[in-house]
Amino acid sequence: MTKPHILQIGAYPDWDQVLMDADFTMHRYFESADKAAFLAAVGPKTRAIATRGDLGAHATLIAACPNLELISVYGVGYDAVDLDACRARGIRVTNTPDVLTDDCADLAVGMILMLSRGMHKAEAWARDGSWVKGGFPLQRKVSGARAGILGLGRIGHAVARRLEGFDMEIAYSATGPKDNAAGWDYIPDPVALAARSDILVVTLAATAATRHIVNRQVIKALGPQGMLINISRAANVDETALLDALESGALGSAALDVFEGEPNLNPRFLALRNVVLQPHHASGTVETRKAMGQLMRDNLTAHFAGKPLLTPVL
Ligand code: 8YV
Repeated sequence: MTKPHILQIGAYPDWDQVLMDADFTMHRYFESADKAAFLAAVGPKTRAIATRGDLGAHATLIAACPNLELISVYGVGYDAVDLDACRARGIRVTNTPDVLTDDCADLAVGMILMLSRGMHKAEAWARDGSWVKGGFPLQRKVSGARAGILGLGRIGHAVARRLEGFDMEIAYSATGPKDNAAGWDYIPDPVALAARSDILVVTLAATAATRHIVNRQVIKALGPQGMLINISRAANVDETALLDALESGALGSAALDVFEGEPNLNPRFLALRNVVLQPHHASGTVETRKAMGQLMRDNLTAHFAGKPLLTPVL
């Protein structure tokens, strides 16, 4: 029996690639020198696209695959997949939620601690001889701070639960009050949420409606002592407004795992001392990436076996 043809948009760890090559006919789009010619040759026989949260599948790619049935995303974020194009043709879409929730929430907490206590600078202070000249400057206490969670989905909820362990006063903004948010204040307006927060954690899924939801007004409300944490998507933050505020001191500091144009950062970030920069690795552990790969492959296998998808988006 012919192994289903799958268009692979980006690289996967070897432990996934070996298994995918065994079960499917994989066409490595990311390795092709002439992508237009590659799509012309492979597109017509492609039944599924295997992509990643950071890469997605744009309309042109989808249009080049007239027999496309499924797009399986290795990642929870499917904002880079053209869902309208999929809806128009009845193309199914899956992602890999839940298996990466803990890692993303864990990294957000680590970023809060690193930023608030200046741990990235303290490491340099201990290593470069500064300590001999004097003690490390005082930083900011984390326990008991006021935390605002922008988006109380799986990851936002996991972050809030972790921050309860630091006795933080927790509030959140979401599309509506949540049943699983006992003891946390619901503040729908992002500006109001930022105004009452010391730390604002951006966890919501990126959509057209959330683009730049963290705008100049939100950043100003968070203020000169405020800390912004973004583990969602760069599109949720007005990056120019953020850089302006970090440079002027209108915003205290920021810890970011996602950036416009990543992996190429705006050089203005590199000149700042009041930021923690992370290379989009919130789900980046062996355990979690293995679970993501398994779930992505299980969705593909289920589809071709005519069985229900495990984690459908569409
Ligand atoms: C990606 C992410 O999956 O889950 C997401 O949406 O942003 C990441 O975990 C990552 O880019 C995988 O390569």
